[in-house]
Amino acid sequence: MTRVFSGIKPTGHLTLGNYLGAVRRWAEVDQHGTDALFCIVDLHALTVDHDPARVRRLSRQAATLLLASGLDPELCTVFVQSHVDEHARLSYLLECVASDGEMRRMIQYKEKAARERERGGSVRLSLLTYPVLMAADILAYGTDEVPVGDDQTQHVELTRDLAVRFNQRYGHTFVVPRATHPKVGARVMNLQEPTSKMGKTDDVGPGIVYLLDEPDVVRKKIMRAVTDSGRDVVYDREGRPGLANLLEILAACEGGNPEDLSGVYESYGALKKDTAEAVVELLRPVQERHKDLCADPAYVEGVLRLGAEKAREMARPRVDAAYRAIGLLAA
Ligand code: AQP
Repeated sequence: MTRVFSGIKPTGHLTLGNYLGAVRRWAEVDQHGTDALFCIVDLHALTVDHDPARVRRLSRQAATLLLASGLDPELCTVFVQSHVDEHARLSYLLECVASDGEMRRMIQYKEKAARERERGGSVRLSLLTYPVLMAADILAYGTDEVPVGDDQTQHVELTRDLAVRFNQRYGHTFVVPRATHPKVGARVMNLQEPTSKMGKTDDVGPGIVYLLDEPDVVRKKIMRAVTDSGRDVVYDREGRPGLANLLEILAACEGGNPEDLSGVYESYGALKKDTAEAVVELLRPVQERHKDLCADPAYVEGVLRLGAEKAREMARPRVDAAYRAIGLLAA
């Protein structure tokens, strides 16, 4: 059975980008007919300036939202990364096969390090090594497929490189995984800065649709989305990024292609109105289930406890094998 692994960082409130790029597909496709694990990767949230109470709150909220989005604990394993020691154990071994040069080439590292410096903060060493921990998250489970948005492609490539290198040096230990992406929605852009990804830690709040935004807030953000001074509503990702982003969001909500929407609308206003309504309808059931689940925190905690137990059992044999392969004495 195909082993699937993916994760989400509790660094901020989940966005429409997280949902269209990853979570919706986890629920609709990836958890069915596979052996899938979905993880709240809380250790990754410590790589930038963080408030401990907020990380705890966001971890609980992310878990609740994953379940509200349709992840079914009967079909897949949902758990919190820090509850399973094997991730950190394996990360150290992989640091011993990775080089600092390849870490410094990671685009997300360069962007986030620059942002930390602009804010006057220092760059945590864990921000540099974060892709290695992500590789450990994936490789510990013998993962075949990693369903992610476009922004994670480079990290999955690194994971593949580390798996191959480890296997060549120390004997076959890891499955070499591959990234999978949704056809539409793999890179949802900020509504106010359509050349930047819609990220949950962005400074440009009005350009981000959060999964828990009230319908009127969603409408307002989409109606105020930056477009351009043209008149015709055609799909051109390079030339007209704001318009293309709206067409992609609408197409992703409706399960179609943005190209097919080219020429369908006579005005930006009509496109924005339909996009806003499509997003409101997309989020409505998630928000309703989220409300129900918030009334039953013990259920969510139980899912995470059981998930961690299952994940630990799955990861331990491979991580132990890696310890032996690399030259450490069995305990
Ligand atoms: N805008 C996006 N469009 C499509 N997919 C996206 N993903 C994230 N943003 C978009 C996908 O969601 C999954 C979980 O993302 P994450 O928690 O690893 O990262 P993030 O939301 O990008 O949050 P960060 O890194 O803490 O901060 P920012 O927001 O500053 O980048 C992944 O599969 C990701 O591809």
